[in-house]
Amino acid sequence: MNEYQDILVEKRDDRVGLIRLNRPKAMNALRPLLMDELWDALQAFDADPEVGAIVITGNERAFSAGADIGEMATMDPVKMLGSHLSERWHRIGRIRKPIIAAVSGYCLGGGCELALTCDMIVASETAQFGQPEINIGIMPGAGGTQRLARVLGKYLTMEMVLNDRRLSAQEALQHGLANRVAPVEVYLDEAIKLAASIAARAPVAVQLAKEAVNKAFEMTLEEGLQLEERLFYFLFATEDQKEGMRAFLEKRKPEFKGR
Ligand code: DAK
Repeated sequence: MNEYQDILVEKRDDRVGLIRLNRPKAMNALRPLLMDELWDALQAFDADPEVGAIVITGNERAFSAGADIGEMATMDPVKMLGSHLSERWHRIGRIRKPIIAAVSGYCLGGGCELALTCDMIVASETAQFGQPEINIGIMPGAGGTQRLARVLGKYLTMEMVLNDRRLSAQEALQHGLANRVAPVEVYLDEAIKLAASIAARAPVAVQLAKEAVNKAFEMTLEEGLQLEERLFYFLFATEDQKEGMRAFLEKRKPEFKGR
């Protein structure tokens, strides 16, 4: 695995790839270097058959306080366009394996948008979700208005985006923005446990199921049902489908191969 400056990467025995954002002094502000390293590590895990699911985390104080304001302060629209900023962020959506965000402390601006790009969120009791861009004269630009609105609905999203309303971990759980909340001492263990449980399942089915669920937010119901049907049929071409069903009938644990 490559040496990185802004992230720490660990490939675990339980088939979980763990990525820690590692700029603690800057609250894990997401500068371009960090985003490039994150993409590199995500791609490596996505291509690695020994990894079944990925966890992205920060530290107890901050998942991330957003894009690096220092690096953005002097930008103009033309420089922004040339920086391929959107590509740096949106490509994360191309990762096929499930990604779980383990969130503690500040999860703000681009940090919140990064968590929203993940497939599940495990929060510590201290997690705080927000889109405070309005305080510095901008608005969310990496999916915040769209993804939050899809999860929380219009009115709460408006309050968060227009008036820097923050959500506590419990509120996030209540509104469907987190899968579970755990004490700060164990939130990362909980996220890893969840990832390991998913990583033990049939890999191709997991990846196609992730794709189908994510497409629900982009397609009409008719198109989504059609995609689901095709992906469902496709799985009958895998050895894991044969093994899974045979194991059920033989009353034993399946041994999935990812084929
Ligand atoms: N960028 C750079 N540095 C940051 C930072 C950030 N977002 N957040 C915190 N820091 C730095 C602080 O400057 C400080 O550095 P030093 O002064 O020690 O050198 C250090 O982290 C500790 O921060 P504080 O001293 O402020 O600590 P506090 O505990 O008092 O406050 C805080 C923590 C997280 C509440 C506060 O730092 C804060 O409000 N931070 C800014 C939060 C924010 O406004 N976030 C939104 C940023 S804009 C796009 C992609 C992404 C984006 C947009 C478009 N495209 C694809 C088009 C994203 C935009 C954003 O995220």
